[in-house]
Amino acid sequence: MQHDNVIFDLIEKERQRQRSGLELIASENYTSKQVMQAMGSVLTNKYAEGLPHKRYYGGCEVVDEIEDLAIARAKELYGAAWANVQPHSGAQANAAVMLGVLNAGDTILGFDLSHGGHLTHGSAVNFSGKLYKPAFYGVEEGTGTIDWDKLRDKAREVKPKLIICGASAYSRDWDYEHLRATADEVGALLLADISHPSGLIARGLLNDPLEYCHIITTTTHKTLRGPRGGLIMMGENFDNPWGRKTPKGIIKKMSAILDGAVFPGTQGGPLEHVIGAKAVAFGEALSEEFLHYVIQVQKNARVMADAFVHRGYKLISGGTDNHMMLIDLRNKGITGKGAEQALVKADITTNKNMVPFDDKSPFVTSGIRVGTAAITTRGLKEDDMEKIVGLIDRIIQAPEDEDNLAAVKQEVNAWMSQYPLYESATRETV
Ligand code: DSN
Repeated sequence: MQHDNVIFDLIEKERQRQRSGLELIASENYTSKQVMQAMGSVLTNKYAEGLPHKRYYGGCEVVDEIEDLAIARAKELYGAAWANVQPHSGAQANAAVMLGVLNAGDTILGFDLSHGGHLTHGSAVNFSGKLYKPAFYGVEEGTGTIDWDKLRDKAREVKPKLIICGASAYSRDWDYEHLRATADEVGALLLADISHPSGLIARGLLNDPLEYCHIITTTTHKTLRGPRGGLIMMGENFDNPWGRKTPKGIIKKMSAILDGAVFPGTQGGPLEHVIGAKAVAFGEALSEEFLHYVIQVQKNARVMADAFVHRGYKLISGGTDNHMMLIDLRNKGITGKGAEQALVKADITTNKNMVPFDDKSPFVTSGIRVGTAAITTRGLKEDDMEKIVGLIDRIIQAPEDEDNLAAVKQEVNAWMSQYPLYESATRETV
C-alpha cells in the first residue's frame, strides 16, 4: 500500500507546531511516547464488546488482560472501589452516567456553562439539556467563587435527581463534603466530573471527590496526561441516595447499572488501543516522577496567576488552586477572540472563554483560559512563568502590531527549541 504522505506530512506539520509554540490550553498536554505507541498499536484491530471475560467476540484473552490492568491501575491511582475504562471521552462518560441513573425529564443541577461549567452538565445545546431538565448554579459576581450555601438553596428549590460538580474553567477547589450533605438532604446523587484537575486529585493535591461523591467521571488526557478518553469510577462510600441505609451490594448493583449504561447503553466496541494507552498513563501517574510533575503544575499555575495579577490582569476568583486560571480581559480593551487570535500569531496557544456575567457571545467572549499542564510537561518552572506572562502582555498591549507579533514569535520559537519534544519525525521515508 502506498504510504499516505499527504496525511503524514500534515502530522509532521502538527508535530512542528507543538514543538515550536507555548501550549497554554488548560485541557491539553503532551503524552509520553509509550502512551502514543500503545494507541498506535495492533490493539486497534480488536473488537471486544462487553467487559473483560464477558465478551461478545472470540480472541479477547489478551485485551482482557490489558483492560483488567487498566481497571486495576485506575482503582489504585484514585483509591476507587470500581472503575469502567471504556468511555471514549468525558462526554461519553457523562452520557453513560446520566443514562444509568436518570429517567428522561429528571431534573439535574449543574455548574452554568457561562460561569465555567461544561456542555454535558445541562447545556441546552447538549443531550444533557435536551433529555433532562437542567437547573444551574454559578459563581458570585463579587468573589468569582461558588457559594456552597446558595448552591444548597438552589438544590432545595429545584430538587434535582443528580447534582453535578466539576468544571471546564473554575480555578478553585470544590467542597465535596458540603455538596454531599446537600445531595443527601434533597435525595440526589452526586456526580463529580474531575476531568480538568484529574491528575492533581489522583496525587492528593486537591480535595478528594471519591470520599464524598457517588460517581466520578474524568477524561484521561488533561492533567492526567494520558490518551484522549474517559473513565467512570465509584469510591468505597457509595450509599443509597434514596434512603440513608446502605443496602448490601450497592456498589455491585450500581456498577452493573453503569457498566450497562456504557455498553450497550451508549457505546459499541471499546477502543482497546486507547484502553491500553490509558493503562500506560495510569501506571505513569502512579510514579514518583508524576507526583513531582503535578506538584510543579500547581506551583507554576500559582506563580503565573500572581504574575498576571501583578500586571493588572483580572483573574476570576483572584487566583488559582489548580492548574488553570480564567482571565477577564475587559479592562485591557481586547476580547477573548481578539486575544486568542493575536497570541496564536506569536505561537502562544490559549482559548477564548466566557467569563461569568459576560456581555459577549461565546464566539467572541471577554476572557481567555490559561493552564500550566502542557508547559510543565515541557519542563518549564516557576521562573519561566513571569517570562510567559510578560510575552502575553506584550501581545495584549499591541495585538495588531505585526512587528511586535513577529518579534514575540521569534522569541517563543527560540525559547522552545531549548526544550526537546517528540524529536523524531513522523514522516516515513519513501
Ligand atoms: N473541551 C474541554 C476543555 O477544553 O475544557 C472540555 O471538554
